[in-house]
Amino acid sequence: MATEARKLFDSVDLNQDGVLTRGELINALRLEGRQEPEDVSLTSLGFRNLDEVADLFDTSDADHNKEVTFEEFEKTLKGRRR
Ligand SMILES: [Ca+2]
Ligand SMILES: [Ca+2]
Repeated sequence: MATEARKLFDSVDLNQDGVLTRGELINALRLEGRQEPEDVSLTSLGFRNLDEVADLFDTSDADHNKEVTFEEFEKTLKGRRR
């Protein structure tokens, strides 16, 4: 799971500054149609629409600084694991 979280984080972090913004998450969802089906993606983890992605962002951003670090992101994904 750590690897999946890392892969997903890197694919969402479009400007590669090491943090995710709400805009990057929304963009990532829009771009998902272009990915290979076997790639880990927001959709494959159950985030299928903008509301769910916005929720993911709000839940992950534990310190409310409008940025999600890898640590914050990984914590949220772990919590969702089925
Ligand atoms: Ca970024
Ligand atoms: Ca944060």
